[in-house]
Amino acid sequence: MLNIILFGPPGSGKGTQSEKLIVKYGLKHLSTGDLLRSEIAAQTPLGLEAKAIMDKGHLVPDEVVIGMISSALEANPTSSGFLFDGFPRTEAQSIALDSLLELKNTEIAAVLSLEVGEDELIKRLLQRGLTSGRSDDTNEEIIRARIVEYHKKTSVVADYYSQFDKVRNIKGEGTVDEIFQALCKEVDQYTM
Ligand code: B4P
Repeated sequence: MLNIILFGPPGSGKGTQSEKLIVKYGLKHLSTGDLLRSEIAAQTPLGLEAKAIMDKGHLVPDEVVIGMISSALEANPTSSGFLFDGFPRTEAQSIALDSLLELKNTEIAAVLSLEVGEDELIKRLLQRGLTSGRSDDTNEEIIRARIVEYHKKTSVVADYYSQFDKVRNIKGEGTVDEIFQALCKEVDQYTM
C-alpha cells in the first residue's frame, strides 16, 4: 500500500494536485474538507455543526474528522493506497491516523508539504471565492483566520512527521503542471 499526506496551508494547492495524483497513482482520495462539505450539502446535524465552525475559519473538532476518516478507511478495504488531503491538521489527528493505519498493517510513506507565500494564498482563495460558492473563501478576514489557525495548530503536523524523516518540502508556486511534476518526482521514489 502507498499512503501519502498532501500537506500545506489553505490554498496551497492540495485539492488541485490531489485530483491529478490520484489518477496517476490509483490512490483513493480522502479529503476531510470535501467530506465536511458533503455533510453540509446533505444538511446533516454534523454538517450544520461543521458549517458554523468552518465559516469562522476555525478547525472542526478532532473527534469529528477522525471519525470520518476512520469510516472512510473501513469503507475502502481493498484500496491500494490513500492520498490524505487536508488531514491530519493537528498532532492529535496525526497520532490517530498512524494508529488507524497500523491496524491495517500499513503506514504513511511521505508527507509532501507545499510551500506557498501568504500573499499568494490569499490571492488564490479570494479568486476561488468568486466562483466556488464557499463562504470561507469570500472574506479576507476569514481567510486570514484560516492561515492563523494553520500556523497555530496545523504546522506542528510537519514537526510530528519530521521526527520520522517523512516530510518533503515542495515549492508550491509556479504552474499547476510544474508543481505536479515536482510531486511526482517524490512519489515515484516510493513506487519503483
Ligand atoms: P479544505 O477543504 O482542506 O481546503 P483548503 O485548505 O481551503 O484548500 P486547498 O489547499 O485544498 O485548496 P487548493 O489549494 O487546491 O479545508 C476547508 C475547511 O474545512 C478548513 O478551514 C476547516 O475548517 C475544515 N477542515 C478540513 N479538514 C479538517 C481537519 N482535518 N480538521 C479540522 N478541520 C478541517 O485551491 C485553492 C485555489 O488555488 C484554487 O482556486 C486553485 O485553482 C488555485 N490554485 C491551485 N494551484 C495553483 C497554482 N499553482 N497557481 C495558481 N492558482 C492555483
